[in-house]
Amino acid sequence: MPTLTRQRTTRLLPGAIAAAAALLLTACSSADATQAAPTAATVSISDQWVKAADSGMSAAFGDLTNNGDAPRTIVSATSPASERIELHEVVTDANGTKAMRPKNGGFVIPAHGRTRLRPGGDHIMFMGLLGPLRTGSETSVTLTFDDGSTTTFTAQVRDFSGNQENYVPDHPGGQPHTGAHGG
Ligand SMILES: [Cu+2]
Repeated sequence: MPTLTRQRTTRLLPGAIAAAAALLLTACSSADATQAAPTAATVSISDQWVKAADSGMSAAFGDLTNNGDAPRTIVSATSPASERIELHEVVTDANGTKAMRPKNGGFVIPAHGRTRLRPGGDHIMFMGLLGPLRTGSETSVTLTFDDGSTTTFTAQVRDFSGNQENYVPDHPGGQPHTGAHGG
């Protein structure tokens, strides 16, 4: 019966409109929390790659470019290839030994500037590979900024046998690792 169909349609519609309105409200409020455009829109990555590894730890590198008028900060990262990811820096202790550790405050990319992630310097640390990262394959990494926006990039896996530093966890209860990775 046409009448019944019309009634069912009009009963369903308000719910759909409410759901759409809720989505719009969410989008608006998160946009209001930022000063201008969402961070993810102004930051791009180039020359990105991930170190090949069979298991354990690895790291991702690349050049982060900020085309915006404000500094941007990456506070965390995830990847389907790793159980956990940390943002690391490499420091040299009094004995001249290089060690990597979580970078306080994350990676800052200056306004209209560039931050380079390199072996021996800042890097995106894969803390527990869920499977081997084989040369020539690709994996994705999602970066989260301090305003909550995210950007995902794909990086190719490359052979690298360079720097090796010890891992120094900066929080109590963290397990110290002696780490072969690219950092
Ligand atoms: Cu590291």
